[in-house]
Amino acid sequence: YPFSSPEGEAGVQIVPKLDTPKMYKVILLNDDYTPMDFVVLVLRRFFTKTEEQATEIMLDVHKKGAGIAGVYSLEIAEMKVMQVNQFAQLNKYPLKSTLEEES
Ligand code: TYC
Repeated sequence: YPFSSPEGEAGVQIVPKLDTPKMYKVILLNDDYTPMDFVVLVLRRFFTKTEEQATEIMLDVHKKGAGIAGVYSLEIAEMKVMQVNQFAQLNKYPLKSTLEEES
């Protein structure tokens, strides 16, 4: 270990699971009032998307009601949600994001 492959009964792995922190999706929610350009700006500013990537995600959220802005460790994902929700509130838009545990 880490190069050997210890196995228990019937080949079941007994190597302890290490360094596999849970990951969290930051979900962007659709609404009827936030301008499309503002959502694209949010995706570029807080999720480091290109103009093209941001536009694709924004349109997907617009059509389907919700979509994934990014996937991060818990503390980073929590920070992104705070930043997005505060930035939207500051600009008087109802845009909201939430967290969802990955698979
Ligand atoms: N539905 C909004 C509009 O038509 C655009 C929008 C897209 C808002 C994505 C929020 O997460 C969102 N102006």
